[in-house]
Amino acid sequence: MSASSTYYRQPVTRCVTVLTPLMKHLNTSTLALVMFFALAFLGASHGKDPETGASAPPQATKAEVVIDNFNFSPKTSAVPVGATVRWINHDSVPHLIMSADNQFQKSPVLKAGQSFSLTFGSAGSYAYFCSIHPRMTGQIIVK
Ligand SMILES: [Cu+2]
Repeated sequence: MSASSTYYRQPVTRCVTVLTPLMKHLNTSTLALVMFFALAFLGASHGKDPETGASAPPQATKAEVVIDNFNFSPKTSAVPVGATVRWINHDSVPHLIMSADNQFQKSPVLKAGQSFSLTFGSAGSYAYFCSIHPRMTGQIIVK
């Protein structure tokens, strides 16, 4: 019994003898400094994309509208201010994005597979349609 207890006590004693001189040198301000750097390091590495190293956006700033079968999908997109909306034509015929009330520059003619991107810098409701097929309508709500 006594032999086994001595055996288990030994590593604990060794650990304390190593830590005690260290603890004497560490005062509160040193600890605070160490904590500061540890937190700064954690803060810097947190929230970064592991692939690119760029900061992760706080919210989705990109949206996509697919043009297919003479329809915009989704028909209405809600995006935050500053978001970029990309229309991509999956139809075999050309389409053209045009603001219903002239709030933004119209796109060039989008042939099959082509896309058009627009960044919305201010809040509002942006109705649009296809100038080639005016029955095709959609809306971007920026808030
Ligand atoms: Cu069209």
